[in-house]
Amino acid sequence: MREIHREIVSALIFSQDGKLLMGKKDPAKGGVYPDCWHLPGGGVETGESLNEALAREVKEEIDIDIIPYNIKPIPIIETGISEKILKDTNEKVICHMKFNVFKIIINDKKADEIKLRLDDDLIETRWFSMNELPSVKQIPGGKEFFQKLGYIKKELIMASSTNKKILVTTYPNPDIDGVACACSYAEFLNKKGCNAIAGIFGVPHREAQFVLDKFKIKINHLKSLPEGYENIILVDMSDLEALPKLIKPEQVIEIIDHRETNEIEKFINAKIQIELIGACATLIAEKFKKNSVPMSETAAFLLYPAIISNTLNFKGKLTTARDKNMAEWLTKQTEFPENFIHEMFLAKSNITKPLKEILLEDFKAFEFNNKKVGIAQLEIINTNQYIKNNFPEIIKLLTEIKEKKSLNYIFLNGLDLEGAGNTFVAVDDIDIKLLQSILNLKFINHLAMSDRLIMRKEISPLIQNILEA
Ligand SMILES: [Mn+2]
Repeated sequence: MREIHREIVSALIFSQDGKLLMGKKDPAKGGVYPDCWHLPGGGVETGESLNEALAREVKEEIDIDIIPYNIKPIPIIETGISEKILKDTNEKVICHMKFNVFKIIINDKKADEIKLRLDDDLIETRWFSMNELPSVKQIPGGKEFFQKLGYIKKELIMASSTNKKILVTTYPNPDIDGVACACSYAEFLNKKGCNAIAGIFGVPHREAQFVLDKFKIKINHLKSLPEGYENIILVDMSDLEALPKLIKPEQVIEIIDHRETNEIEKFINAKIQIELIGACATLIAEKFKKNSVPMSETAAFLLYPAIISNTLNFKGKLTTARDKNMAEWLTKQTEFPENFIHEMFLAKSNITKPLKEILLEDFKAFEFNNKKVGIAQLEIINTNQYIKNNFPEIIKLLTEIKEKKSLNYIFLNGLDLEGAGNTFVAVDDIDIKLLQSILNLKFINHLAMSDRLIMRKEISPLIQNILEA
């Protein structure tokens, strides 16, 4: 049989409200897989460019003019082979197909405002929301393609594989850096041919939840270790205290973190990457870039705010040029809504929980030379005002936590997200003395201020030096 080669173009058409258009083919016109949903598109004709063919096919099939919109080629090219009967000559041939997919966002109309007219080989169309995609019946390979794009999470397909199954996770109740790194590193590993899923224990921090809601990102909430996933990768964490209770240290095969104070020696089977930079998200983004692995929009939506948040919008002292470079690179991977960072910081500052939960949600206890140090961290807009307004209760709660957790030291480190500087609250003289021995602080009535931003991960090594001296 004669072999022919054909270029196929198809369109991922998104509405302004984030829905994807697919259609069903008319079996009467020889449409293949009539019971499956297809992307609009078709074959490139002689003399046509890919973009021209795409614009023509979309116009013919659904009567949308895509020319005024940004037509972005998807860097994943799939191929396929099928037998085909040529329309004109009835000759049966083997057809090698190359699928070129393009993404178009109709950014000025919602799905129900977009007029469609069917007069080619589609008989039905529908706009699908992203969370419907896993259950949409597609042509063979369709789901795998959506998975590569990050539109469908791998665990929802659960393709049988003989590979080691890997769970990528972080500390329970993670912040945006933990969530971003877990989801994106699992995506990276999958694109490198591993069988990895991301999952988190507990509830994402409200800032992380804001980002998830904003971009309609679904994550895997874990109550137990998923069946068969005995190999664990930890991101944005490297200590036993924060290790989810169901995971044994020897199960951990890899750790990626950016903390100087860590317990990597307790994870005897783990490959370790610790680099002292602003955000763990930077380390994950660098992997995509270095390996030329195409990144899903979801990963970019998570990693960019993670870098901004962890570096306090580049004002934190641990910010490096690598953080700035990767943040800039990420903004080129997808479009972010205007004012998004300010909105995220506002969401982070919107405290609705009882104060005790607030003090414990970003709390870390360190042990140096048998001395236990607890540091609560609060990152909000106008943190100084908030602390002053709640001062007596903060003192009372810190005293309580100190006793309950048998800590030798405790203090609160409040960072202002949009101003500059910290507000520290220390309970006892011993806490005040410890802080004064490492930072140039003047305490008045248990309260001290600093005019530059100092984060816990900067403070903990300084305390370690003093207590282990
Ligand atoms: Mn981090």
